[in-house]
Amino acid sequence: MDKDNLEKDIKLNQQNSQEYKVKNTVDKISTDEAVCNIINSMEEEISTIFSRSKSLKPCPIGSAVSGICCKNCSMGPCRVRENTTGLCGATLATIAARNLGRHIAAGASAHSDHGRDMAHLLALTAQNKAEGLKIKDELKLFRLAKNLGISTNDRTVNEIAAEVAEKSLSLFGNQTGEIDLIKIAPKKRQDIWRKYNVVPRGIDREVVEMMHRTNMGVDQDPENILDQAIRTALSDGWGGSMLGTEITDILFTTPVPLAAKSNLGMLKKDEVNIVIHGHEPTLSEIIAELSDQEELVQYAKSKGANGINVVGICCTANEVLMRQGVAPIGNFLSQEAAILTGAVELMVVDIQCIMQSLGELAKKYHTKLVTSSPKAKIPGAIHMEFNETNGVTLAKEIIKTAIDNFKNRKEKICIPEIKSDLIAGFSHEYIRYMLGGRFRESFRPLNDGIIDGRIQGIVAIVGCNNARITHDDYHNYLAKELIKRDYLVVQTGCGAIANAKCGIMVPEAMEFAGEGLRSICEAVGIPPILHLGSCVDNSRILTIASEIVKEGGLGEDISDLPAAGIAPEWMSEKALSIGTYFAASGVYVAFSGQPIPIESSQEVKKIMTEGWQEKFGGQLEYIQDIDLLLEKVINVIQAKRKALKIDIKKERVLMDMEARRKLQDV
Ligand code: BF8
Repeated sequence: MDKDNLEKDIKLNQQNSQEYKVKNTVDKISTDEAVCNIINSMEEEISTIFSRSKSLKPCPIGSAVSGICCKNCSMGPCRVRENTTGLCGATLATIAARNLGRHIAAGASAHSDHGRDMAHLLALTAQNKAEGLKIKDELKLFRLAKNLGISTNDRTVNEIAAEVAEKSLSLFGNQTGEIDLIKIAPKKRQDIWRKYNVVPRGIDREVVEMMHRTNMGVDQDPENILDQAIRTALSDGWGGSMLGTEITDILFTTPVPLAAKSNLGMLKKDEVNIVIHGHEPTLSEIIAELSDQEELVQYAKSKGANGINVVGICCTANEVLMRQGVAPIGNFLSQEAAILTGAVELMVVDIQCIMQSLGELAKKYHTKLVTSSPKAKIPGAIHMEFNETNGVTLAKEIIKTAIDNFKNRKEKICIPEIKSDLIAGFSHEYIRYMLGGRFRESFRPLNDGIIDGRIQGIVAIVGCNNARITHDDYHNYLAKELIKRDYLVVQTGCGAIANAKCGIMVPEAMEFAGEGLRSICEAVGIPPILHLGSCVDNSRILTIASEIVKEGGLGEDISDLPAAGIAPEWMSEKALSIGTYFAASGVYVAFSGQPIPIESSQEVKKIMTEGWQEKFGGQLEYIQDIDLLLEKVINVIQAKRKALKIDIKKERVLMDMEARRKLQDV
C-alpha cells in the first residue's frame, strides 16, 4: 500500500470508529434498579464491566461493521473492505463467512461439550459411581432411549441408562450417517436438510470440519462455508444441546412449574450466601440440595449465621431454578454486582459466561471465588475440582468453606431491597400436559388458540446481556410489546432472568397481555411469558415447534409456523450457533444490540437472508433499531398466518365457564 492510500485508510478507520462510538453510547447502564443501585453506591472507583465498556471501545474492523479482519494466518491480520482482498486474495465475503463459521463452531462446542459431560455423568450414574446421583426421571429416560433406537423391554433402569449414555457419547464421534435426534423434527424438515446436505453426521466431526474448512487456503466459497456453519449449528441444537437438556432432565427431573423470587434482594444479610454461576448444573444441584441439611445448617449457626442461602447467576441459576426453585439473583451483567454487595461468602463457578474480572474483584471483598471445572480455571480463584464421582463430598466442602468465611465479612453490606416473584419450570412435557390435562395431554388447545387468532404467534426471546447496550432493556421491552399484541413469549437464558427481575414472568402479567392471549392464560393458568430454562434448553423450543407441527392444522413444517426468534442483547458465540440452528430449522431470527460479525459483507448478508430463506425457510439478520425489529418480527409472523389462511381474525367469543372447562378438559 502506498503512503497516500495508507493515510486514507487510517483516516477512514478513525472516521468509522468515531461514528461507531456515537451510535453505541449507553446512557443508562441497566434497567435493573438493583444493579444501578449497587454500581451507583460504590464508595471507591472499582472497575466493572460498565466502567470498562466506557473506556474500551469496540474495534470497528474487528466487529465487522466497516470492514473485516482476517487473522487465520501470520501474513495478516489483514483488514479488508469491499473491493479489497487479504494478502492471499481472500475477499470480504469469504473472510466474513469464515469468521462466522468459526464463531459458530466455538458456540456449538460450548453447548455440545456440556452435553457430552452430561452423557458421561449418566454413564457413571448408571454404574452407581456418581456420588449422590441417581436417575430421577425414568419416563424421560425411556423416551430418550426410544428416540435413540434403544430397546427398553425387560431391562433394568441402569442397563437402559448405560446404553443411552453410550449411544449419546457415540453421537459425538460418528463419522458418517445422521445423528439420531434430527428425527424429532418434522419429516419435511429432515428432507430439506438432506436435500441441501447439511444433516450433521457427528457432533465433533462438524466442529472439526468447520475449523478445517476455515483454515488458510481451504474453503473459499462463502455459501459453501456457511452450509458447513449450518451443519455445525444443527449438531448443537439437535445434538449436543438436546442431549444436554434430555439427560439433565433424566438425572435431575423434568421441570414442572414452580414459584420463586429473583434479583439481588434475595441475598440475605444474616445468612451464609453461596452463589452458583456458570452453566453445568450437576455440582450446583447437589449444593442446593445439601444446603438444607440439618448438620450444615447447625454448622452455619455455630458460626453466627442464621442459615445457608443458595442463589444463582446465569444458566446454572436457570437450571437449578427450574428444578429446585433456587433464586436467580441476576444474569450475565449482574455477576460483578453480586460480589459488590459485600454479602457473598462464596461464588462457585463451573463453565461459560464467567467474567475473568471476578478473580480481581473477589480479592477486594471477603468473597471466595471457587472454580470447579478442570476446563475453567481463573487467576485469583481457589480451585476445588468436581470430577463427577465426588459430588456430595465436594459440595459439603464448598458449603463449609462458605460458612467458615461468614466471619470474615469486612465490607459494608449493601443488598438492594429489590426482588420479584416469578414462575419457572415450563418443560415441553409440562406444556403438553397443562394444555391437555393428565389423560389427554396434547398441543391441540395451543394450536387451536393460534388458528383462531387468540394467540397470534409464538416468539422466543433468548440470549445474553451485552454491556454495549442498556442491560435487560430490549429483553423486557420486546416481551411486553409482544404479549400486548397477543404473541405468546417463550424465554431462556439471560433473557428469562431479565423478564423475571422485571416482574413480568408471573400470571399477573396477563393484565399487560392482549385480550386473546389473556383468555388462554386465564383458562390454563399460565403466565403470558414462559420460562423454558437455560440456553441449552433452547432445544426444548425445537421440540415444542416439532410437536406443534405434528399436532396438525399449522402446516407441515416448522417454517410454516407463525413463530420467530429474537436475540436482542446477544453477546456470546453460543448465541450465533443458536440463531443459526433456528434459522436452519425454518425460523425467522433477528439479532439486535451489537451487529453480527458479517455486517460489512452485503454478499454474506444476502446468503443469510434471501439465500437461507429460499433453502431452509428461515433466516438470520441483524436489525439495530428495536422498533423496526419488532415490526419485522410481527410482519413475518403475519405473513405466515396469511399463508396458512388463518389471518382473518375470528369474532371474539367470550368464554363462559363451560368453554373454559372444555379447554381444561380436552
Ligand atoms: O448460556 S444467555 S450470557 S449465561 S450465553 Fe451466557 Fe448468553 Fe447469558 Fe447462559 Ni446463554
